Amino acid sequence: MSVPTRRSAVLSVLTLIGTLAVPIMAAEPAFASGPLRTHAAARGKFIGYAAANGPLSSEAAYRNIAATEFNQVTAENAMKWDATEPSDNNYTFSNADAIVSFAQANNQAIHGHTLVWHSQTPSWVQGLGASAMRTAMQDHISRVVGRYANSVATWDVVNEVFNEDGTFRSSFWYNTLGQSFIADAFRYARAADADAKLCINDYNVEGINAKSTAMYNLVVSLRNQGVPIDCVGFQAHLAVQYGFPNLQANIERFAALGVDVRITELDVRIPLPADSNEITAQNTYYRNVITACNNVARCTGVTIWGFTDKHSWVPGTFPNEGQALIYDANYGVKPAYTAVHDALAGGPPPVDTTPPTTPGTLTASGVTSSSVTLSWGASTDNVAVTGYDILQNGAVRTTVSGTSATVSGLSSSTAYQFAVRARDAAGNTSANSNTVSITTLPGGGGGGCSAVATVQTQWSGGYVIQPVTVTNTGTSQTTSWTVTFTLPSGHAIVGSWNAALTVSGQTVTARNMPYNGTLGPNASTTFGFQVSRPTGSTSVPSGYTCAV
Ligand code: G2I
Repeated sequence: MSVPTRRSAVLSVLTLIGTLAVPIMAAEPAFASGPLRTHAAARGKFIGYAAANGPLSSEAAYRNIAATEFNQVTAENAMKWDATEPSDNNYTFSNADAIVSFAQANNQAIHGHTLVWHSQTPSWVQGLGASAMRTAMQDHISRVVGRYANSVATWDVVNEVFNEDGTFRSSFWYNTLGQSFIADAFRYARAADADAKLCINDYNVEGINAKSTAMYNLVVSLRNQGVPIDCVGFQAHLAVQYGFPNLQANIERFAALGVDVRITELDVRIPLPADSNEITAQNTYYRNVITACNNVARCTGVTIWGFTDKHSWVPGTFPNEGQALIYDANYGVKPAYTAVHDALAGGPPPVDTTPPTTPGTLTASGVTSSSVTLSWGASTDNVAVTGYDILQNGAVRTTVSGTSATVSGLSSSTAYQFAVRARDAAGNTSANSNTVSITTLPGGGGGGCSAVATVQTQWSGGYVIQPVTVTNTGTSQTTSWTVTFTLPSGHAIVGSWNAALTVSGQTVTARNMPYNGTLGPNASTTFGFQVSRPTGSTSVPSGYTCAV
């Protein structure tokens, strides 16, 4: 005997009361049914997948899911340079066209990936000189974007131009053309299609960090120059072992610039074999990405990089990791599918609403003119702490996974306040730690100490300088100090104490002794010396400078 489902039970009641059927059916929770695309479209968002030509042409199960569940598509490889122009001016569009046709038949928005990238670009391009390379780039963009001007709505114009520290990647593009290749690529794309939305795309830019901040600054700079850039793409190749980034705050700061944000290549890989905690974390990551995008109007949607574990780039690149997608290798739905579905449909909120505990005491050390090292005690969480936000002057500067970090890129002689807070995979954050205040050292090698000399006594043939007071004017502990000064002509050092003096020409260098090189901030020590001078000379040393 079969047990009636909730829906069939409702239906049998409705049969009795006839005309009320439609209103009561409509009251059923939206997340109970419907493909992903229905719920995304209801929010004005896309939910997309990366299409691979092999299964698209040969596997019915792949085609059915692709057509049913998604309202957006990105060609995983078919629109890249090596696929579209493998040799100079020899264009091959069959795979790209196959994806475009399938998308149009199924009413899916098409995102073009990618025009200018250091990878999957044929060697004939990489070997060109500057002028020929710029021409090749212009020709390629104009031909590819022009061909799809009526079908491709958005483009990744440049892809992965940054290093992790926010400097430009020294790709053949950058090394041959300099930074200007980026602005030029956007201008060429706009010339080829006045309506397409033009994006910059990268990985590890999902949270607020050095790389995403470099991308943010580049967007500001390009827009200030009138370069046509409309959107940014966060690839979002996530991994459960690395923690969940502070995605929504990052989406919000880009949105505030007036650009759209896309999640372009979402997958969440797991070290294999996967355990139940990791699968739960994966579900949470998927849900959190969708929710973050739901919560910001300018986040236009999420593309999953594939959809079945049968066809995923992950195992080929990360040998002991995988199961990164929302369908298993037999096209069965995984819990991650349900997480995406329910987040799109407005289903139950995340179960975990418990924040991590407040981090232990925050301390600062190793202050330089541009950096400081922060350390704190670990937090705990009912599930797991996935990272720590470092707050610089009250705003999140970066998120790290350990319990110490060196914050760099600070200005010299500047006061800063730092605090940290812990976060978990559900996006809960702890209370802030204690705040530490530091002042960076002076820049330009000016040192972090001062020397003040006093003439204690003098006579016609000599004098005693005592004390020379050495003070640590920085905010971190010294391990050594050096005082230099100028000795007048004809004068000779006859003795010294509490420092080791060497003379070269008229320059005297006084170095700390083993016992008085260490000075905490504001601490002082003294040394002294005696000098003989020609009878009649009344001068004394001058120009005391101190360096740590
Ligand atoms: O690496 C993951 C993605 C990172 N962001 C940019 C994306 O374009 C990139 O996608 C991957 C594709 O998923 C892979 O399928 O890009 C790889 C290339 O860098 C793609 O792999 C290549 C293989 O390396 C080639 O051997 C193969 O011929 O796919 C080609 C086509 O199947």
